[in-house]
Amino acid sequence: MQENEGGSIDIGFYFITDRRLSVNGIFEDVREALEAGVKIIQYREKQLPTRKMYEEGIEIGKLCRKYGARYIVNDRIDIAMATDADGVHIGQEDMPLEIARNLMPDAIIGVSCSNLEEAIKAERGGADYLGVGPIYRTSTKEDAGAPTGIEILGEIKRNVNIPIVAIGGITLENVRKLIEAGADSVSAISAVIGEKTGENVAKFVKEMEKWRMRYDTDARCKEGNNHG
Ligand code: TZP
Ligand code: MG
Repeated sequence: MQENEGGSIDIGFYFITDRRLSVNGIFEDVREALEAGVKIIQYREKQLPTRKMYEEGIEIGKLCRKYGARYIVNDRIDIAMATDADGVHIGQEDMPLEIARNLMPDAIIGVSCSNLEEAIKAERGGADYLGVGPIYRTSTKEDAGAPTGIEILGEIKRNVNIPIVAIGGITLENVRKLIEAGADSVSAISAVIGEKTGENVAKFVKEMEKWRMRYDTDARCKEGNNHG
């Protein structure tokens, strides 16, 4: 991941593991995503015993390092620290951001938000990027809550400076709309993980690059910003 001119991280397509949807196993999914050019991998596991998570995290970290990609752990700061992760992703009901920051001072910390207030609070609290959603209806995350719709992306974009990763029900067909609306990056789970994870990811990587070049989201959103 590179530093942008403004000092923030350039995320690209954000890949998240899902063993329930996986056909070839999460390591193979991660490897294929990395081959497809993904620069950030989130290890997301809701039910595995800690020991197993630790062991898997070590392997995913190794794979990411081999490809020069960032390895992020969802929810579990203990696993992130123990497996020497580059970062951790936390939701509104996980470890408070302030505590996470104290525990991992130099890590990349992402925070899930579903409204402007949460987004502003996360930025002020030192988050490095935001996961915003669920934009659309999703059945991948049981407690995802009601869809936010795409307007939230522009609203947050106009008021925060850290990168926005749109998530929830995203398919290849709506990548353009999301980038146009203010997303810097997108993440998709069910639309990519399966028999052909690598091929699916490659399509997202290409589609995102295409529209990110076309839309300078920062410039466009600031034009419509009357709040300074
Ligand atoms: N956070 C908000 S929605 C979601 C997560 C992890 C699930 C996204 O999965 P899908 O299959 O891309 O809708
Ligand atoms: Mg969480």
